[in-house]
Amino acid sequence: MKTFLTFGLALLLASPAALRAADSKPPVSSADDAAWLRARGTLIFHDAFEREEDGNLAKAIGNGWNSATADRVPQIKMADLDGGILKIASASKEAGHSAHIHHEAGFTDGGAVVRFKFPGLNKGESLQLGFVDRDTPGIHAGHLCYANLAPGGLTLMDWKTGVMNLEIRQRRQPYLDRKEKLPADLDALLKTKQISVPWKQDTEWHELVLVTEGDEMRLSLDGKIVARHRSAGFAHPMKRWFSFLVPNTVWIDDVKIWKVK
Ligand SMILES: [Ca+2]
Repeated sequence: MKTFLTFGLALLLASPAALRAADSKPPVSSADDAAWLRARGTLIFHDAFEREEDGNLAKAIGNGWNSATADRVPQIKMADLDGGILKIASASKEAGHSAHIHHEAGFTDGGAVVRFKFPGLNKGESLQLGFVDRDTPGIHAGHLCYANLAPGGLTLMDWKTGVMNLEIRQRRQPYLDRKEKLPADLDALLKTKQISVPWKQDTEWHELVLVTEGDEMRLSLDGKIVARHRSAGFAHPMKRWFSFLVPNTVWIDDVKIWKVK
C-alpha cells in the first residue's frame, strides 16, 4: 500500500514534461492488453488467411503454420481456408489427438491477438491456445502455458511447472489411469497453477488477447481483461511457438503475434 501511495504521489508531483522524458511511449491502460502490445511491442507475425490452403498435410495452411496432427490423417481436411477464414475441424478421434496447429513466436513477454468464433457446428466447441517450447527439457511436449475457452469457463493454465512438468506428470498419471483422487498435496499444488472464471459462450466473432508479462498471464476478450493469473511457468524465457489446440470446430479470422521483450 505504501509503495502504491508513494508511486501515486510521485505521479501527481511529476510534471507532464518529466513524465514524457521518463517514458516517451504513450501511456497504456492496464485494462487493455491489445493497446499494451501495440504501444510496447513489435509485431513479429500477422496472418489474415486471405488465400487457399494447399492440401491436407502439416504445412497446408502456409505462411509458416505447421500442424502436429495433420499428417496422422492425410485423407482428412482439418484446416480449410475459406473466404479469409481459417476453419479448423479436428479429426480428433481419427488422429488420436486434438488438432494442434502452431507457428513460430519467440518472446519472453508479449502475446497474441486472435479474432475467432465458435461456428456452432458441434456440441462442446472449445479453443485452447498458448505457448510451447520443445527445446527445453523436462516439459512434456514442450507445453508451457495455455488459455482454454470452453462451455464450462475460461481457464488460464501454467503447464510448465504444473501437469506437463515431467516429474509431476509421472506422479499424477497412475492416479489418472486408475481414476483415483490425487494425493492432497499434489492436488493442492496443481490448483495453484491455474485459474478458472465463468463466461457465456456464443457464436459471435470476438477479439481475444492472450499475453504473458513476467510471471503473469492475462486473457482479454473484446477489449477487457477477463482472467489473469500469476505462476512461475508463465515467466518461461522463450515462448517459441504459438499454438492452437482444437478438439472439434473453431474459426479463426486473424492472428497477430507481438513481442514486448
Ligand atoms: Ca481474415
